[in-house]
Amino acid sequence: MNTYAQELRATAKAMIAPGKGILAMDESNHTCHKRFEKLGIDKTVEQRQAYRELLLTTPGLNEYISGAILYDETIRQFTRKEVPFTKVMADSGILIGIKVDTGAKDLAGHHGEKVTEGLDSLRDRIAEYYGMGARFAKWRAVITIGEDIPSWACIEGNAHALARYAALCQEGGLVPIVEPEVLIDGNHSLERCYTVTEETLRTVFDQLFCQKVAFDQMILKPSMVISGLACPIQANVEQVADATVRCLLDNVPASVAGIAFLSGGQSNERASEHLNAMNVKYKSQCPWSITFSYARAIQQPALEHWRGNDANVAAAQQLLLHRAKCNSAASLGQYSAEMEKTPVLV
Ligand code: 5MM
Repeated sequence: MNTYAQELRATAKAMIAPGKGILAMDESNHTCHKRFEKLGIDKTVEQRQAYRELLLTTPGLNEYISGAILYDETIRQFTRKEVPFTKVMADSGILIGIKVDTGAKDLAGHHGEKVTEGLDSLRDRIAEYYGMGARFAKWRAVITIGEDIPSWACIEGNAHALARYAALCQEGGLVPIVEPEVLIDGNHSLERCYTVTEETLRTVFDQLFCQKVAFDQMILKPSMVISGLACPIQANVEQVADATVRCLLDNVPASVAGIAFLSGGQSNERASEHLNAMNVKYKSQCPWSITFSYARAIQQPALEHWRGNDANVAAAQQLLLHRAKCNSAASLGQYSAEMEKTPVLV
């Protein structure tokens, strides 16, 4: 048995503690700069540091957030008062997570499809991150729906890499977040998304089993079963909740420690509504807790308000806290539109 098994189970349990979710703030510099550029924020290391400091020093964040996923640059950074970010997190009881993939790259011979890379020297990187205080990790695979895609090569290749990553994480003491994201981009229907998500999940769990990954020591971070953004018929909240939970119940082993969804480009409110609907209707039927691991749907209002200006930090932190609180409520099935009317002091 893995020497870390007990610790991994305890970490996974803490990650999906009732009313808590995970803050994904692991944007690579490329993605971070895309978000900054839209708002006229300087694309510099100083602004990336300032923004991540804003997020991590938000007062009260630990009430709703169990852990935060960092990028390699971020885990090495300090606040302006020279406190390591890792200490800020440890002091507030927020678990340190780290993105260990090195990005989704074009899949050779498969136009329009991606495969996520990052297995090279991963064992050594995991040991370093564990030494820095990290207790969980994340790897995101991207599955695109389009004409004649996804291919089997894309699903199988990504699933294999996810499983190899997860096994290495557990060997090194990090709880793996396994993130197979079926992209929302495209004009596909809810039904098509269901079929692709099902095939993806089945393949991922086959590969995880093959690589001897312990399901009770991992977190699944799936996308929801949802209509493509450009689909003329958009499924409603209840249809998304029904299809998503049915797909999970059919394809995810009951022993998985927990489910923490990505938001995938949904609006802030929709991401909360969907999570809430799943918990209201299906909490008692699901063997796992269902919570959030959002990036855009939790950070966006704070980023838009901050815009790189120190004077906006406190107000931006309130906006972050508000979304964290809404999603925490949704993870308990207690979110309502009323919560959005509560004035957020900015
Ligand atoms: C923070 O965004 C992550 C992707 O970063 P890179 O593409 O720059 O590597 C991403 O994995 C994120 O954690 C998840 O997709 C969830 O984010 P959303 O915005 O979909 O909730």
